[in-house]
Amino acid sequence: MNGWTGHILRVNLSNRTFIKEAFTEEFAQKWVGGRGFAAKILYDELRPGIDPLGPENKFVVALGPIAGIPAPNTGKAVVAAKSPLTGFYGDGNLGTRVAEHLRKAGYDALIVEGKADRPTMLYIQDDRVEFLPADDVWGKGTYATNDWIYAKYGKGVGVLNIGQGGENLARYAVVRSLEGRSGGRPGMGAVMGSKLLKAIVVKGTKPIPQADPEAMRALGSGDLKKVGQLDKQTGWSIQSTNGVLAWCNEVAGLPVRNFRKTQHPDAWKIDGERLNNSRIATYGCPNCTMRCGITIHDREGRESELDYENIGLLGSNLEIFDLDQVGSLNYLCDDYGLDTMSAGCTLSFYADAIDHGVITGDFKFGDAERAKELLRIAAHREGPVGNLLADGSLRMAKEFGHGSEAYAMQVKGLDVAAYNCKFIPGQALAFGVAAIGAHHREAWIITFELKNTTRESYGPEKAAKVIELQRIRGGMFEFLVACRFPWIELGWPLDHYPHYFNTITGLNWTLDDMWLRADRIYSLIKLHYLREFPNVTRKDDYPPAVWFDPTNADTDGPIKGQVLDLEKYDGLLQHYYDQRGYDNRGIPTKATLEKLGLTKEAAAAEKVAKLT
Ligand code: PTT
Ligand code: SF4
Repeated sequence: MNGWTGHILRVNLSNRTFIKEAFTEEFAQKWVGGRGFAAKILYDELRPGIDPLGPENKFVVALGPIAGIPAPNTGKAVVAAKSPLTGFYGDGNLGTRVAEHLRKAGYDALIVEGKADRPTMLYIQDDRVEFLPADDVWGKGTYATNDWIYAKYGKGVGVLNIGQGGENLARYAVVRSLEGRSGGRPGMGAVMGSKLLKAIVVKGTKPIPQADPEAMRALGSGDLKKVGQLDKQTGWSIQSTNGVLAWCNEVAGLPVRNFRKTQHPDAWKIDGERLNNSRIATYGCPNCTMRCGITIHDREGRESELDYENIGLLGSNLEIFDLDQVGSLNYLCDDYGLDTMSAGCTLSFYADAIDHGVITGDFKFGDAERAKELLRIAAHREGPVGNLLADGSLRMAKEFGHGSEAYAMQVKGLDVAAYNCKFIPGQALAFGVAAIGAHHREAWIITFELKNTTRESYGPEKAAKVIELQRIRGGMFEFLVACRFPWIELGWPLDHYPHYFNTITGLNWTLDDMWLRADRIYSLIKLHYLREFPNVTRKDDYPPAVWFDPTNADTDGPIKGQVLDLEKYDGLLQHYYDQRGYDNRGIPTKATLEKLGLTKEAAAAEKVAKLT
């Protein structure tokens, strides 16, 4: 089976067993890899209603046909499980050498089941699997853990690990890899922690089966050079993802003060230019010439890597405009293994709830020192406040009451990315209907929306654009498994990806073949949601209520006095459902499921919920 190794490694931590399982070509072509494999495995193997932090949950690492091969930006892997933050399918995509090593070890995916009886590190080398004690680093941060692993195995191995956040089951703990970054925003690190799994180390030495290895090698190395040259010409790498901050401020789309405001006069202090001026080093994922990771010295003198999302949510949204202090908060999230985005939204919600008088507490917007302490107690679940913070903004809002749920900035439990959509309907829809909760990964429509259509439109063209982007971003890049940045930032043509896919597999797919798989995977994730929440309504696809609240309208800037219109948003949502073939609750109809080849999966869903 060219392009796939044809095998999945299944490991059980409870009884320390492992098995190499073959999958069929039909499975490979139907689900392709990455998010497709993970969504299918978790849908089939998890009983509805299981505790995401119990031994019944499964932690999946999944790769795709082009993951790990020497071609531009392929050093990425998907990590997935039932999410302890959202209660249904969750995943993330992170840069790591595991992409290459797991494939070279002979596997396209790893499924970790059960729970170890002591802190454990899984070591995988080709056909060998070892369950090793990790007591020496249990309780330690991700940097020390990584050093400990590198000291044992050298720097070339693939590593996934967790910090104290994952160990203590903070619901937004991520998986870390120092060869790349962090992934699994909806608590994938907590799922590892619940299994007492501190780290996974992989070393693979076998060739990846390919239809035409020579052609793939030539194509990949030529393209690595081309992408490197394009990158130098665009200058994107000067400010990296944080190039967007000044623009967000200008168009009144920046999160400020728990998304209450959309602009701030001090935003320039943390923008891309300042980040570039403070740069001490540049990092990248494996197989990448674009190297978008910019590090600075934080307030304590440590090296901290900053992206836009981290700066927007730990900086402007908390009204912290000292770049080195934002760097400190980011460093702590990285070391504790907490998602910077949910951490930022959780702290801003906490400050806002205190501000609104619904609870008492000693945290104020702008207080970076207290924010550092709050991250520490959240990662350790220390005391009642730490315990609350570790559960994330939605659960806190449910606990606090008094209407605070309206300004918990989340959808389906996952905190929103750093785009303030008070008056950006298309991006608000993109968050509302994102597959796993409010992640910008699925459809980043904001630039298209503000440059190419009228901002106030709630028309079908915006729903169509969200679907188009979901197919590309949440679909193709997540199942082939490659970083999407060459396409977004350098204008690298999309049809390169079927070209890679066909060269490595020997098949002859077009982009339309990719979109079919993307739609199938989205529908399956929706079925997963339905099975967990049978009383689903279209309100589950609404963005945070505060974006519709006229008393919360921004007083300055280009959107003076404007907020989203609830009725019109609902109309936009209906366009999305109609175009997708979903019913009024946002669930694929039986006809849609049949068209996508999901009749078996539909029957499994019907055991707990009604399809139309
Ligand atoms: C992603 C999310 C992002 S998206 C950022 S910054 W971004 C945050 N980074 C964190 C971090 O760092 N440390 C931390 N403790 N938590 C963090 N949480 C946040 O996680 C790096 C890049 C980025 S930088 C983006 S947009 C793109 N994302 C891709 C994607 O999702 N899929 C894909 N095929 N290609 C992508 N390329 C880009 O990768 P999650 P990463 Mg991450 C310090 O994983 O869960 O999806 O959350 O993967 O390696 O950090 O991505 O302005
Ligand atoms: Fe990693 Fe950035 Fe390169 Fe993408 S562009 S592979 S996120 S370093």
